[in-house]
Amino acid sequence: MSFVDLVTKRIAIVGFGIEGIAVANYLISLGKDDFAILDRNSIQELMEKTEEPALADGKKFLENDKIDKKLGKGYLDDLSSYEVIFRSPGISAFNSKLKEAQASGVEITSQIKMFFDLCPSPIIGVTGTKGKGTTSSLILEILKKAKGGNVINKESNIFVAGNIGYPALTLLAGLKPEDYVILELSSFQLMDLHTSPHIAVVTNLTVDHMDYHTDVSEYQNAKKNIVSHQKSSDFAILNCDSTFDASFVNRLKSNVQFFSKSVNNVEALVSDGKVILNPHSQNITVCEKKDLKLFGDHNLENIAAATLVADILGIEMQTVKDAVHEFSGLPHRLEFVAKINGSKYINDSFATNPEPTIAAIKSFSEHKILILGGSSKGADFAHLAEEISKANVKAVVLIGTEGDKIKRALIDNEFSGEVSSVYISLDEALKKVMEISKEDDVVIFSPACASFDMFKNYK
Ligand code: UMA
Repeated sequence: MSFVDLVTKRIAIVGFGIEGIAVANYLISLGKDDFAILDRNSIQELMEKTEEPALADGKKFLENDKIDKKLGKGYLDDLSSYEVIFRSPGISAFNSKLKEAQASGVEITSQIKMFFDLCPSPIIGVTGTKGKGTTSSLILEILKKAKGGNVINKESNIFVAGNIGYPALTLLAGLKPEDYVILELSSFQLMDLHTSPHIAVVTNLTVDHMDYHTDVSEYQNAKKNIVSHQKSSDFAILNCDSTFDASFVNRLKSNVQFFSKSVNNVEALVSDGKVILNPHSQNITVCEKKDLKLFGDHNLENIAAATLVADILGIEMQTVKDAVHEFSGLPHRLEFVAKINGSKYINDSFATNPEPTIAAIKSFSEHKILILGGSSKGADFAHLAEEISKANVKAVVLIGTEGDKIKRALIDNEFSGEVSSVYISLDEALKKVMEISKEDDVVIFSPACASFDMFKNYK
């Protein structure tokens, strides 16, 4: 749908979060200010959310009486009165009310679909159950490093957007054909996509979001859209160990390249702590785990995938190697901070729920000291405490208002390591850590809680 068509339509934005706000701004930029905002939250709840920096821009629309709003219970009751609906990723494309509206002729689109229709630059899409954010960010760093080289000219801009937290539509106005857009794509965004990116990466495919998708096959079918609509001039980079079945791969029109840690006959092999490009021809060692700033074996596969993107684009391997060695991951996510008295200090403050904290614990084989706690998001810490008790965690240092609740969960799980008292400042907690840490320990600040009792945000 072109934007000329769009401005004449009756439009509703369903879900007024980061993507909904991006759509609202986009419509305003087209001179369209008579759309409706539909959300399960009340106006008060949405106004409160605009305290979050990523949602602050929504305030002007909520305060604007000219914009129609259907909020709270029954917000999806009258969808057939619109001609175009922008679905936010948090609402499934298979939602019965959306399906009914679609059957009655309403066009259901989304900000990501709109972006794919209008983007003038090549898109590199990255999905996967795990590692899509890190892989997208590494591709960004490689392409930025390649600027002014044999492939990417000095004037090109390289962007990363999508599920990583930045809505792609916001980039649209400034994009040129020689720019590159790397999109992290979730199953929620992919599930009704009718276009696939020029280069598509699937880091891996297991099971996730079963509270959202009806079953595993719905989830995996959503992910398939990243390659399903590719043309013969496009490229698919798949994990040979865990992506799609052979019959599906055989149906793809695009050029498929594989990376693997178990199958030798692939374009990028992860073996003995190394990433090797074209093991049977060029046999180029891209990196060795021991030389990297990035932690976790799984990241070698992410590097392999990013290397194949660079190779397809024709970027010199030395540039790739340099970028890979300099890359220390996403800020605040398992980020190496310093080595002090022989202990590694890791900042994982992005982990504001128990799940990413559990993943952080599993990323290190060394003896661990955890700093946990902060303000409440109503989380249950039983599973976290169970995982801590199973792993080689020698001490847990607690902070913030949730500290006591975590302590009780650890006691209930008979955690045998040391549990500190609850500190009300991170400085005090760190003093305790310095007292008890020994050479070769890993100290992980992965709070499993929000930060608002002590800080403005997780950063
Ligand atoms: N809403 C409804 N009804 C629903 C569900 C949500 O009205 O059934 C409303 C909520 O009340 C809220 C709004 O929709 O006001 C939120 O919209 P949203 O949940 O679609 O989220 P956005 O704020 O638009 O953020 C989305 C992605 N969120 C989800 O996929 C749930 C963000 O990914 C993404 O960064 C952002 O767009 C930019 O593209 C977050 C995420 O958790 C980080 N993603 C999942 C993941 O990574 O595992 C897939």
